[in-house]
Amino acid sequence: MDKSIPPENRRIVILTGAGISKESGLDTFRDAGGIWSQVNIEDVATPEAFTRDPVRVHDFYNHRRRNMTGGNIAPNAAHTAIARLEAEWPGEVLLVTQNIDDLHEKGGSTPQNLVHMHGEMLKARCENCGTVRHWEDDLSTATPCPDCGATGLMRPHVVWFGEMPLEMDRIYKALEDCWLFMSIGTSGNVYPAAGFVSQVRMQGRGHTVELNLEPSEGATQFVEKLYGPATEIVPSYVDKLLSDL
Ligand code: BJW
Repeated sequence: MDKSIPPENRRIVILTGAGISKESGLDTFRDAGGIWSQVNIEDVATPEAFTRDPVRVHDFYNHRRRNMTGGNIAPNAAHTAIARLEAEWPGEVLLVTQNIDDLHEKGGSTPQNLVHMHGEMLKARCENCGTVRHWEDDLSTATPCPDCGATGLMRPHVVWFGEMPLEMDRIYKALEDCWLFMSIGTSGNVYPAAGFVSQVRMQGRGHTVELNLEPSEGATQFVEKLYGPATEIVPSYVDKLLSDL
């Protein structure tokens, strides 16, 4: 880490994936028993699947939305440690999550410094008028858009395979001159997020660290690696960053 940079100019970009929410009780995708071992990606997570069988896709997301809003899912020590880092760090912190859950918000992260690049479970979008709304109820093919009234065109506000992730310009700009890039709880299987580490390495200035249960697909690209449960390794890494200031 380049300690010659003044602390207020040390921007941190944090990428999180499903592994950070695992200890809160949410399934990951690619681990044994994960979501993609229970359902086929092609059946639920592509625009083609939604066109072919919207009832199936709605069922899949309604079930996950109800699980999230049911009162049993709470942020864990890794989510709150990230919020603490954001609050106490003298430079900018941009938190980019691939997760569609709201555990970073509930853990205290500031919405203005948080990008949900794969969308949000608690939002729905109308494919007719484009309106995005906070949404906690089930969606169905009979749900009318509260704005334009069109029926059958409300969908989860999530990014499926083949669709463009959200706020990519903002993310790439933040990666350009970041001082530290932290990747937490992601398997490094899905692009463009899996390519962020090489983006930082290409610019040659930012330190890169992976914090995960086990080495990810892109592990060799990280300069520093720490392996263990997120609730243990993230708070201790944050403590170290703050005490080294
Ligand atoms: C723990 C832990 C604990 C467990 N503590 N850790 C060929 C080459 C390159 C790209 C492509 C290609 N063919 C197609 C593509 C593009 C495609 C893609 O990447 N496909 C790959 C499969 C190859 N990507 C896309 O289509 C994306 N769009 C796109 O590329 O647009 C064009 C574009 C190009 C360039 C710039 C900009 C745009 C869209 C991807 C959409 C992904 N959508 C999903 C579903 C979202 C909604 C939902 O939740 O249902 O997003 S798929 C799913 O995977 C979800 C996740 O966000 C995403 C990543 O998963 P994640 O978070 O990494 O979870 P896991 O399960 O894989 O890993 C968990 C990790 O945690 C593991 O490592 C565990 O060990 C660890 N762990 N417990 C710490 N306690």
